[in-house]
Amino acid sequence: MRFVDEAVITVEAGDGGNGVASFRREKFVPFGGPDGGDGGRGGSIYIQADDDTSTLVDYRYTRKFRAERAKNGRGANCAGRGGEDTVLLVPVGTTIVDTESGDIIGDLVADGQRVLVAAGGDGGLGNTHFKSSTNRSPRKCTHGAKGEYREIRLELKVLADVGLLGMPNAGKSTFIRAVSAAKPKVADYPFTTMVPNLGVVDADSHRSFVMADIPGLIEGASEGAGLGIRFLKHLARTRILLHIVDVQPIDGSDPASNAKAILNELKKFSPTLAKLPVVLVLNKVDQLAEDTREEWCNHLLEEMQWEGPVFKTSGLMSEGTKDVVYYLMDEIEKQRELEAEDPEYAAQVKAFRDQLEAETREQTIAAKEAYREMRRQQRLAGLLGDDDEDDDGDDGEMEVYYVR
Ligand SMILES: Nc1nc2c(ncn2[C@@H]2O[C@H](COP(=O)(O)OP(=O)(O)OP(=O)(O)O)[C@@H](O)[C@H]2O)c(=O)[nH]1
Ligand SMILES: [Mg+2]
Repeated sequence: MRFVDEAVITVEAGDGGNGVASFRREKFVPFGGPDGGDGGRGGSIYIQADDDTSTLVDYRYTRKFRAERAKNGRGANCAGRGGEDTVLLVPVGTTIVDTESGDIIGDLVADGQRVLVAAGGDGGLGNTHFKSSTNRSPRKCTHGAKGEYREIRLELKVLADVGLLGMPNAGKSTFIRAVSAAKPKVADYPFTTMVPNLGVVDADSHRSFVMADIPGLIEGASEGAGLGIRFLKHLARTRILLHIVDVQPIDGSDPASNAKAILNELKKFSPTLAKLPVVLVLNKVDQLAEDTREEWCNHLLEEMQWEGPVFKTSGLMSEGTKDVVYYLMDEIEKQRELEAEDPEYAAQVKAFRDQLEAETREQTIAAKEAYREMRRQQRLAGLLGDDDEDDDGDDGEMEVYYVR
């Protein structure tokens, strides 16, 4: 299934109806007095999270939304009918940002939660409101107010518990294939994965979590090298990072310095993101002779001065991968339980995530701009073919595998 994670739309609420000036005219009632009704309230626009909506793709096609204008008031003190509200459904996990101010209007995290994004205009007042002791037949009435208008950006983050991190070719996609139903492309060249993938990982029958496979990182990524860091924002809502290291890269590079370079790029991108727990996976151990395996791995760990959790796997042979899955599942469950039971811990986690969100959003916007500028320069220099013209640095579309 295609998955779109960002859309910019405009929302325009309905204008309020006008108030009217009218006078009661009835047989046998001379000087009946003012009876002009108020205008109705214009329709508002809400955005609501909905479990049955899984993508923002619709908002790529229809980008303008208007709510209904209200009716004007009428004589005989009849108020105008209000405009119908418009409710736009988005997937749970959508963040709504005002594009002009950059402010977050809302963060929809539960089914049914809604926020007002454009308020309908108030109705104008009919002339009955302007009656006074000195003016018994006022002709004054007011216009309805304009409905609110704004441009907003909808952002849907991939909601994964675990994010895969690593150099191109480290075996990230092979790993996610081994532990889930996700079937991203695997090949022996760098940057096979160009867009993120999600896979649902089953630990056992009732326990599962979501893993995200993102494009590989290389040294200098934070300055735009390779595919840059614009995909790292997808790691912002994960709980744990799984760092996949190829123990014997085909290009002859040193695994320990590769691993250190990745952690370095992560820190440069977001110091907060770098504080997430990292689990190290020494991958492709099937390539090492069995009798030297242990020694080589220990040597790498020493070089890296690694003290965190570590696993040795072969994604290709599905060797050792199940242990990683159980470990991750236990850690995720521990975190989920703590969050549910300990409000103080939950508050800390929330503060941490808010900071992470803010940091990654800023970085991603900057990275996209840098990327577009680079493409512009390349285009000017005649380095890009026609096929490349359309890439605006947007990583809107990605594959998501929810199948188990
Ligand atoms: N021998 C061996 N080869 C592996 C293993 N895992 C992956 N490979 C091979 O390594 C190459 C790269 O694997 P991918 O899974 O595409 O690597 P990736 O990290 O997703 O790479 P990018 O998408 O380019 O970032 C492929 O040729 C795989 O077959 C493993 O455990 N053992
Ligand atoms: Mg890949």
